Amino acid sequence: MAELAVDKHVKYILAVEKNKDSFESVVMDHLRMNGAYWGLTALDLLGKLDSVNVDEVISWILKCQHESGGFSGNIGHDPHILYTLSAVQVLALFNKLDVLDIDKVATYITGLQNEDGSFSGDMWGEVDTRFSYIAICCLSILCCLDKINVEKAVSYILSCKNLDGGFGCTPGGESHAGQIFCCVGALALTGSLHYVDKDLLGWWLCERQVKSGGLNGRPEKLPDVCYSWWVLSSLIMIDRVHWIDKEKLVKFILDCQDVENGGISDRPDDAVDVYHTYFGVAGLSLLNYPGLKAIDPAYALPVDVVNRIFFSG
Ligand code: GRG
Ligand code: ZN
Repeated sequence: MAELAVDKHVKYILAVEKNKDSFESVVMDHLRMNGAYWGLTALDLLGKLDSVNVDEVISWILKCQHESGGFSGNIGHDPHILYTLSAVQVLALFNKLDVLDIDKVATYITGLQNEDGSFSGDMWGEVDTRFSYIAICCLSILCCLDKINVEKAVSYILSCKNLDGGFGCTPGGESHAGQIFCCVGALALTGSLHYVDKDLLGWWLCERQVKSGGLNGRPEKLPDVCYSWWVLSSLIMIDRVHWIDKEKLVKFILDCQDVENGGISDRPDDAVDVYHTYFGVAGLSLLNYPGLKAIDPAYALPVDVVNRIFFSG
C-alpha cells in the first residue's frame, strides 16, 4: 500500500499559504481564515507547525477581528461565527489565546443565540446546527460555556434529530454526516451524549462506507475524503468506530494523494485542495496512522493542544 507522503504534503500546504496569487488562494480569498485553520492544523498533525512564521499569522488574524468581537474570513470582510471559530482554533494551535479579549469574543457569540436555543451564523440570521457546534466549541475553548443557555442549545440540537438516528441543519432537515458531526460534537462538548441512540446512529454512520473503502455523506452519494472526518469523528464520539473497516478507509485516503506534488483530493485522481488535505490527514490521525499527532474528535484540534488549554497553568 502507498504511504503517506508527509514531506510532499507539508511542501504543498506551505506553498498554498505563501502563493497568494494561485488559483486556489484566489477562490478562497473570502474564507482564508478557514483555510488557515485547515492548513495549519494539518501541518501540526504532520509535526511541522514550526515551519510557519507565527507573528505574521497572529497579526493577520487580529486584523480580521471586528469591533463586535467576531472575526471575518479575511481583512476587510464581514465577521461570521464560522471564521471566529477558525481564528480561535489557530490561536490555540500556537498557544496564543492570551492575545484575545476573551469577553469580547464570547459576547459576540453569545449575542448570536436565539430564543429557541439555536444559533445564527452572523447578524443576518441564518440558523443551522453548524453554528450551534461552532458556538459551543468556541466558548468551550475560551472556558465561557456558562455565558449561553446550554440547556436550550442542547434542546434545539435534539429537535434536529431524525428517526434514522441522524441530524439535519434545522428541524426536519435531512440527515447529513456534516451536520451529524456538528450535533454529536456539540452534545459531546456539553456532556449530553446520553440523548443519542448510539446503536441507531452508529448503524447509519457505518453504512456510509462504500466498496472502495471511502465514506459518503448520505445514502447513494459518492465517497469523499472529507467524510473520513465528519463520519469517523462522530463514530468515535459515540464509541462505534469498530463498525467500519479501518484498513480499507486508510487505503482510500492514501489513494487520494498526489504523491508527486503533494496534497489530497476528495476522490482518487481528482485535483487536490487544502480542505481535503486537512481532512485526509485528520482522518488518518483518527485512524492512528503512524507518525501523526492524535486529533481530538470533538474540538477538531490536536490532543496536545486541547490538553494544554484545559490542564495547564
Ligand atoms: C472545526 C472541523 C470543524 C468544523 C466547523 C463548518 C463546520 C463546523 C461544519 C460543517 C459541517 C458540514 C455541513 C460539512 C459537510 C460539508 C460538505 C462536504 C457538504 C457537501 O454536501 P453535498 O450535499 O455533497 O454538496 P454530497 O457529498 O452529499 O454529495
Ligand atoms: Zn469533500
